[in-house]
Amino acid sequence: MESTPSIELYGTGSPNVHKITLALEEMNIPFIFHKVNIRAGEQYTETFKKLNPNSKLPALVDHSVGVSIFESGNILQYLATRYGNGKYLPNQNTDLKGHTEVMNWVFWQMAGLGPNFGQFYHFSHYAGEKHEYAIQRFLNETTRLFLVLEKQLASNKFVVGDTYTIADMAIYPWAKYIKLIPELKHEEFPNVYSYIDRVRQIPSVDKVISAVEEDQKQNPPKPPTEEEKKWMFNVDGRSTKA
Ligand SMILES: N[C@@H](CCC(=O)N[C@@H](CS)C(=O)NCC(=O)O)C(=O)O
Repeated sequence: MESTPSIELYGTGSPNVHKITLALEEMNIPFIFHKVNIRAGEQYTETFKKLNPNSKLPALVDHSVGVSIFESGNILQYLATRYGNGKYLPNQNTDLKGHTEVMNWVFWQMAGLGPNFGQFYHFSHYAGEKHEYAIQRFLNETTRLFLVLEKQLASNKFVVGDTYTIADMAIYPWAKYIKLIPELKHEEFPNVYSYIDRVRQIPSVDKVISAVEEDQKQNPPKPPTEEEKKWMFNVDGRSTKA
């Protein structure tokens, strides 16, 4: 008889959540998925805030330990430590250097590529008025970050060395969207473009991303209504939902 998985993932269709589905698939960890409707404000309910007081996705609960985890980089680190047997994040007690080198890039993605790319996308696609200064500011920083990655990938098959680690699980779901920025062309970023193809060939990655693509084909994302934008962009910073 199959037992109930001890892991529950709360998410939506977004790159920060795909980081975690990539990790769960690669590490062969069974889980239950709960979709949180961010367009209806479900991230702001008191029930959800018990799992993530910061009202963002993903959030993960591991009942075998009795812990709720938030921030996608922290969830990746947790899963690799508890379930990855040192394969996706070297053990810090036996290989502190290797561990720290992977975490350098997890933090780089969390603090740099994710937030800046996210703001660029917001100002260029969602903002009602086009603020050229904001678009250019976040495009410049996103470009700079992709150039950092381009250089790293000139001498590394994956982000850190020859093995697929949680640094790749954090970076790949964002890096693949370089194709959405016409200013960042293949000629200038050949290593990033070939990295995206290389990672996609990993069977667990192909499985997760194919399912995401199929879902997007079946349910093409609609532009948010003004009401939905209020929840998604938390207009006055005080959103809360009963
Ligand atoms: N630093 C956070 C960012 C999480 C985040 O911004 N998640 C988005 C989805 S990709 C979200 O929850 N959006 C809903 C909202 O901002 O209300 C992480 O990596 O977990």
